Parts: sequence; structure tokens; C-alpha cells
Amino acid sequence: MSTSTASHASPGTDSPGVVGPAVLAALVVSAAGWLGLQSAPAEDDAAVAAAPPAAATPADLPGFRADAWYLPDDAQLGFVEIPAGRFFMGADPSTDPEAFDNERWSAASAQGTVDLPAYFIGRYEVTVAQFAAFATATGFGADSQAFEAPPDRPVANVSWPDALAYCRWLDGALRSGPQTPPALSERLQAGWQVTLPTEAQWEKAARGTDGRRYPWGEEMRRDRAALQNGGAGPVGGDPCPECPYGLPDMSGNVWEWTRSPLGPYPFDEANRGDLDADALWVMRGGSFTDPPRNLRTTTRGGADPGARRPFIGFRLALSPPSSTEPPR
Ligand SMILES: [Ca+2]
Repeated sequence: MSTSTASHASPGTDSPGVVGPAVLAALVVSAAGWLGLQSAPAEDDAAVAAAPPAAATPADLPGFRADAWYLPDDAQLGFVEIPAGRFFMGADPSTDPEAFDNERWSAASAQGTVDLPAYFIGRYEVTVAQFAAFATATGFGADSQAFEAPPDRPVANVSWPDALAYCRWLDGALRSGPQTPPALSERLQAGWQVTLPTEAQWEKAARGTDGRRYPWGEEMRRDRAALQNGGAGPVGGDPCPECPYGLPDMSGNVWEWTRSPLGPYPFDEANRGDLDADALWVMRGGSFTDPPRNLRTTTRGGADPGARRPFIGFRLALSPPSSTEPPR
């Protein structure tokens, strides 16, 4: 995979932002005038191979199970089922003046409809404690900055391969661990996999089936999302009872890596990307650094797979066999 310093152009003339290699400015500014972070962190690989501090995996973390990989303390360990069916994907610039060009489905259709089989998505963004449990168990060489936040914050400063490595490890742990709820074990045995959500899975989980602009409805609500502040809050710190599946932080807190390469719509579930190419990978939802426009359910960010940034994390999916083929 390439993490070269080649300049990445935004795929459209109007897209929310692209995170390139660390030697470049952290966010490439869109033609629409959105200004991202102005300063870039150090080299992506400068601070790797750090062991997590003990504080990252406390003996007790309210709301999470220290005996179950620090996953959420509920009957499904935080995996929320999204029912099968169609949903509206993308945005119509004629009805949403904040829509970026790359959210339009096609020249003929502003929005698309996508039919997805049932899947599960993580209730929360993956936390520092969860990622630290992985790094401790495996000796994975993570960026030390990934463990600087409190254990209930979303893990950030993780690259796309870092996120997938965590998913693969958790997939194996869930298959072999006695803590795994039977309903999850049965699916794993049937070929389901823990991985990142596709771009379509992320968007359906965020907006449901009615095509809404934000996870909670049509208008921005600052009491529902962490945005434009100094750092990420605890996962679930802004509950969202109006959200179609009750998932907090789909908008805001940290951007979330997806398993989809950034490309023009219509979305193609069969497009797994090409790790040998200079691909960008889609991230969704905006972050604590972003303005409301980037927190819309349809905003598509893209980042170099090697980018580790304080505002990019991820969320898990448990996907059926039909949609888990790895990138080529
Ligand atoms: Ca988020």
C-alpha cells in the first residue's frame, strides 16, 4: 500500500476535505471554502510501537466490560442490528444547499436508493480502552498518541490499516471468547465478520430510511454532537434519542474510517478498492474540529490510508458474508 507523499486531488471540485500524508497540510481545503486544520502533525510513522499505558485499560470502566475487550456492557456487546432494506443515499443539492458535489448520485438522480442486507454496527466509536486492549494483547505498534486520551474517548491517531488490524483481532477474539453472546457467535460461525462498515452501511446507520440530513433530523443541533471544540468527548456523551437506531456520535466527535474507497457515486458495493493504488478511503461524520456542514449524514471525507490524525477514529461493523470480501 502506498503512503507516498504524492499530492492527492479532491475527487470533485467541491468535496469536504481530503487528508493526505502528514507532510502536507492536514486537510486539503475544498473549493467551497471549508478550512480544515492548518498545522500538520509529525510524520505518520514517527511515534509508533508504543505500549499502551496501564491507565488505558482500567480494571473498571463504567458502561463497558473490562472482561470483554472493553466492549459496551449490553446484551450484544454494543453491536446494534440495522434491519435489511432500502434507504436513500446521497444528497440533492437542489434541496440541500450545503450538499457537496460528490454527494450527488448521478447526473440524472440527486439521491440513490441502496438495498442492504441486515448488518450490525457499533453503538459507539471504538474507544481508547478497546484499542489499548488490542495493542496490549498483540504488541501491535500503535502511535503513542492513540493512548493519550482517557479510556472512554474514541481512539484516534489510528490509520486505516490500524483500524482494520483491530477489527481482525476482535473478530478472532469474539470467535474464541466465552464472553461472546450466542447471537453473535452464531453469526460469526455462519461467516459474518467484524470489520469496518462500508460507506453505505455507515450512512444507513446514521440517517435511517427517510433521507434525513443529520442523524437526529433536518436541522443542526449542537446538543446532539461534539463539534467545533477542543477535543473529542467520551463516546456516547451526546445521546441521540431521535436518531433512527439511537447511535450517538455518528455526527461529530471523530471522523470514522469506512471500508470503502473514495470514488464517484453511484455507490458500488462491489468496489473494494485497490490497496496497491494510491486510493483514498472514505471517512464519515465529521469531527470535533468541523463545522456543521461536515456533520451531515451524506458528507464524504477522504483520507490517505496511512494518515493518523487526532480527529479520525472508527466504528465497528458486523457484516454478513455477502459484503465482507476484503479489498483487492
Ligand atoms: Ca463520529
